[in-house]
Amino acid sequence: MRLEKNNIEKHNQTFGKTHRRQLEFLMATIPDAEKILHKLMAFQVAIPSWALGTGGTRFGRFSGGGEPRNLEEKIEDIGLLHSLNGSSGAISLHIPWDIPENPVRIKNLAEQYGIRFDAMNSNTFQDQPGQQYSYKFGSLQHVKKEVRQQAIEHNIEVIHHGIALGSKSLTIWLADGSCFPGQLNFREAFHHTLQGLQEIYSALPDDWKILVEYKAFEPNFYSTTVGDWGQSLLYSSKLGQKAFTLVDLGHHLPNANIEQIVALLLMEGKLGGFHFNDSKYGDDDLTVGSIKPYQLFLIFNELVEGMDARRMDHAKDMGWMIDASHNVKDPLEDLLQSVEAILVSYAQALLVDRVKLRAAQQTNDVVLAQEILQNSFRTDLRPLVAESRLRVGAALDPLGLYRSCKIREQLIKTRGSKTQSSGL
Ligand code: LRH
Ligand code: MN
Repeated sequence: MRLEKNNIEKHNQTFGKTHRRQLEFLMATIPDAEKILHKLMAFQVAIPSWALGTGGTRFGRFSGGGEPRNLEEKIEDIGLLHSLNGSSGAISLHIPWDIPENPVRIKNLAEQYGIRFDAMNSNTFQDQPGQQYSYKFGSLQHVKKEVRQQAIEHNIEVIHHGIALGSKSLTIWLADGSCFPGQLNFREAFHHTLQGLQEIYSALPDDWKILVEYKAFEPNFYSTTVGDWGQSLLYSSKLGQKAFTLVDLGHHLPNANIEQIVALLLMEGKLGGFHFNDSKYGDDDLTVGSIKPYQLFLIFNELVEGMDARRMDHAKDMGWMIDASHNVKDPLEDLLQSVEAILVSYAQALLVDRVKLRAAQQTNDVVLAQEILQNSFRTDLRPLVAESRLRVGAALDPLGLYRSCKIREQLIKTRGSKTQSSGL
């Protein structure tokens, strides 16, 4: 289903007066409001193709109905999100969950919705029907060469799907590791994995990137072969210029200082992208900014400072992607909340007075440094984010319009209440 432009215009008229009052106050009190607005309008977040249905855990999955039944309907749903918030203009595909049977048709359909293809994701953490060798004991790390070769060929196949769709990067997350001491020779596993990644790297087109995603644990619970930022940096440094690390916020051990990790990976020129989500305990894949919004702001604070230091283009030179799973929320409402949280944190980071902050740091004025950061974090920039939507023809209140248009009800009517979308 498509959201008609006049629905959005009527909605914006209804809420326009309140919005303008809030915006005028903000524009009068914050410096560089127009500069921040233009950066917000250019900022696009890629939506994961595997998170448009209801997620679940090993204990259960409670479908909400009206879920997309194929890749076309997934692109349609992302088109809906993009027409509502103007910041969801990209999709990240997971293969084989979302193989584009007819890539030309899929590419044209996505273009009609103003959506481009961000990073492709391979999958050597599940055995597919008819697969010759099992990944039970890993894929690129596996002790058997034929299993490693199978995983290498799958990743190269994923690159080819991506080339047909105009994607420019491949995210590799390996579940590889061990569950018990003694199960794995860590150095051999590292060398096998590096050799495999090198073969995949050599199949990359010149203008592509490989993003090495690390994760502390799950599904292996004793060691993970790409287990932390250091290991991902080691692999991506040994691979070459087109290899970078990918930071999934939920893939760290409790209390890890992710903003410091981000600052150092950026400093090394090896930070390639993000999987945004939030968590309280493990890889909970919760709504972005729903548990630790201050940490999200501090991460964007390091991103703005570090990317400016390297003259990187905020909108183009980083993979901004969501990786979440929706166990109790409507997937589209959850994604709307996540994109909003990302843009608000980005805007607050852009508001930080970097000259004053540097002066406070240079004089060890710890109190003033905190005041400068928290002043931005405590400034309600939601009217500015709403204005950036209004200026690109999207809705002032995407979630409000999604609900007032009863979009989920309409999706259930057209698709049925029992449909289940592929993915996690
Ligand atoms: C692993 C992960 C990875 C995806 C998967 C869906 O936890 O974050 O990015 O492949 O989730
Ligand atoms: Mn991820």
